Amino acid sequence: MRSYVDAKIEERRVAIEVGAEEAASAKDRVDLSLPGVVRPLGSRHLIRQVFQEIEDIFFSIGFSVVDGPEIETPYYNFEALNIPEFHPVRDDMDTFYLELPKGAPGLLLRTHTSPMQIRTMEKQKPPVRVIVPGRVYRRDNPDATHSFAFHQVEGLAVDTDITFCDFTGTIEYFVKQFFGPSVKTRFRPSYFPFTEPSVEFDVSCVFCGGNGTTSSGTCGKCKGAGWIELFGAGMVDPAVYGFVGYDPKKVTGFAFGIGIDRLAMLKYGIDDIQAFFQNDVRFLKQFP
Ligand code: FA5
Repeated sequence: MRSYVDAKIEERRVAIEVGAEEAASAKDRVDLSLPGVVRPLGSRHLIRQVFQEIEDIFFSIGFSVVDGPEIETPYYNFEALNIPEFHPVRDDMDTFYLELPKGAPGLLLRTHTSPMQIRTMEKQKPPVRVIVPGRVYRRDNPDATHSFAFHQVEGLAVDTDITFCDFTGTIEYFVKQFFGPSVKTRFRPSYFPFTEPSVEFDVSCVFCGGNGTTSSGTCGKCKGAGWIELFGAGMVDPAVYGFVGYDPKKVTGFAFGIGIDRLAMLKYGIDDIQAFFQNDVRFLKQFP
């Protein structure tokens, strides 16, 4: 009887062990036919991608990229750019000033990337050929084309024999590389205190092909004009050279300041600048 019971106990023990082993191996078993876990990959923000595109284009024609401070002094943001106190242009660039202890020298959030023209020329003798991508700030009310923080790329080329033709050629080269060869370009006279002559640069509307109309009527992007304003530019005003110790009789140059958010909106058909700042993943995912 006892051997019978021992045999039954052994039989049961083996059954339990085998069962436990099978259960354990079933738990660890990997089903190779199951789909993997998808881990979402991040990507660079569209504005960073556009910066990179612009840097690559200018890099290919001998420009280098420099970086500058977002907190500036009034001297670099205004005075050295030929914008003295009470100049009406300061109204267009409504400025964020930093709250500082009484008596401390004034500081502000730069309203454009142009202060880097001065900082670059102070550091470097001609020839100069730089672009400056960066963030700038203005007390503008947010709407579809305005933000209080936005992005610009400044360009500056100074040498002993730079002409207006070099300027227009460089700008047209950039625009055709960026938008494609079929885009048309034009210059209109404008005014900036730090360039003379100054121009606004327009491109034919990329939404209606420059016709001013689409199949559904007047083009809403260019409002029927067939042209879209892209940026301000011009030949460096000789007065600016006086602030950096360059001899205006010996050097000439050109400068431009491109609004990157609006440029990206044009190229990628985005109709609200706020989309760049809301960090909505559904928007960001469209530009991997
Ligand atoms: C300037 O800022 C000059 N520094 C440009 C320049 C540089 C002229 C060098 C000559 C030589 P303006 O204020 O027009 O110019 O601004 C340039 C671009 O910034 C505009 O064409 C527009 O695309 C963009 N911009 C201006 N304000 C805003 C804003 N609140 N939100 C988004 N983009 C803006």
